[in-house]
Amino acid sequence: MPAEGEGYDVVVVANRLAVDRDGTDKDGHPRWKRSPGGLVTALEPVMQSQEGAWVGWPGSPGDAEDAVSEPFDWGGMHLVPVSLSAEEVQGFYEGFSNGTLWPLYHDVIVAPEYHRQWWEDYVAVNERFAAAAAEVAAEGAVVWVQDYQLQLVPAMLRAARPDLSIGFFNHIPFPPYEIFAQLPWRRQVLEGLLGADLLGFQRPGDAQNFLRACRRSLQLVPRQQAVEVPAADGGRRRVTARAFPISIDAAAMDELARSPEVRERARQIRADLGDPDTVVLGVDRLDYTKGIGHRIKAFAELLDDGLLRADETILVQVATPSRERVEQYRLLREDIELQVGRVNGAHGTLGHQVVQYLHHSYGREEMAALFQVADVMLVTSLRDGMNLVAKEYVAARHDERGALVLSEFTGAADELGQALHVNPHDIDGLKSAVVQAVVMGPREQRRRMRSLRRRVFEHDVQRWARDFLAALRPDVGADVGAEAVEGGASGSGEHGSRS
Ligand code: GDG
Repeated sequence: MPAEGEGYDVVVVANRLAVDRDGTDKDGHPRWKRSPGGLVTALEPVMQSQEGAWVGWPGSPGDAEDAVSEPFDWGGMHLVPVSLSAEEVQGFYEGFSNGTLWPLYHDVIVAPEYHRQWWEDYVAVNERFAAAAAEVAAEGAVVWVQDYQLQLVPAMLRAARPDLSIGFFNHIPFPPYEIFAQLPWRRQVLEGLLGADLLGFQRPGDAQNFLRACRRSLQLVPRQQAVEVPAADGGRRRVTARAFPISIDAAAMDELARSPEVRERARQIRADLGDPDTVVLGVDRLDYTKGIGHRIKAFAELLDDGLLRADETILVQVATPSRERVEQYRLLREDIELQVGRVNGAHGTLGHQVVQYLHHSYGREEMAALFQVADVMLVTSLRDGMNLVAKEYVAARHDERGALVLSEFTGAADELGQALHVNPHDIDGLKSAVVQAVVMGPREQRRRMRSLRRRVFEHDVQRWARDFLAALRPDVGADVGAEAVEGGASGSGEHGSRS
């Protein structure tokens, strides 16, 4: 614990630091740029106004040549790097986080793998994150832990520092108990999370799943969205589990999309695509949860059936490279690329590919331009905590045009009632929704888009952070509100990206 009067009043603990390495300056010192991520945008103002520290992994193994291990100040924040060895990156991150928890929490779309060595790495790395947070947090500070990679941190932190207010937010779904129960370490994970005072989830159903797991696995009886657990002083402590749906910096996306450069770029992209009647767009990390294969199948069948014409329609699919060292992701890439090749083989012509598949990452401006080119936006996730792309598309459409096809298995579907909702497993239903979106007239597009925009602008990421912190600790939450108003909530932040 820091000496009296020292330490940071607000500490965010996340798998990744708020900054990414941006080479080295002329004196050989590391240079940093802000991470693309809604989380950084949302929390930067509160971190700056409140003596904030951010604990996270800098992104390269601690034994790498250019590894950074000393804390440093950047952009008004104190950044505390947590080092991981190459083996820990493999066991904790690629293994337990992305090979066990990610598929388990997304309805076992692919089979989770359970390896005891991965679990040991997960425990060891969580301990290191907890120790780093315990060291920098001031007496009575607020610590906000982010996401499924760090579920053991709340209890570890509470054991070391019972004076702290601890919050946790789960960015991905929390599965029904019938699925969660597979996890050999289910009790340890629940007990880890119960170290927090407040647990935030994307949907009310996720919070209910968590409370049900506490009842089934730990015999705790949930009452009014909370359970009581033994406290260190011999009394009882309340742990609340509620939905706080995350969002985007809507004003920043709107401003970007209105800029003359982005509008010009959108015109140019459309011309480069050969000025088709209809541009259909998908933007996802290349992940098996996103239903990319389902969407390409539906699109291909519409071409086969003659309901869409290959010379009038283009599907642009941005598939951002992701987790490329994990086997399931390599297999997925092969499948998708095969599928794209088949459709283009069957329906393409010389100089015209009906599916434009882009396995790259793009700048924010390019994304905003693509959103404006898209007459139809396809979000067909098989399971998705929220899906920020759907909200970004809406925020970019200041012209109130375009149609959003949205999977009912996303958190966003709860909020975006005026999208065309689909079950992506139902290929015929998906095809009908795509046709409905393609033929939708401007009046209906406008009516729907107005309602969608109202929702996204009223519930932006600043409000998300404010609501969560106000529920955890009203004194800190109030300050986020003040900052958001003063700062105009229109920072130049990028939107979430997870690799
Ligand atoms: C997890 C949960 C939840 C993608 N490609 C590029 C790029 N992106 C940006 C998108 C968007 C973000 O990445 C992806 O966010 P999503 O929400 O769509 O999905 P996940 O990465 O799976 O995020 C999800 C989220 O956490 C937040 O809680 O919504 O459910 O799975 O912002 O625009 N951005 C840029 N270039 C790219 O190539 N600049």
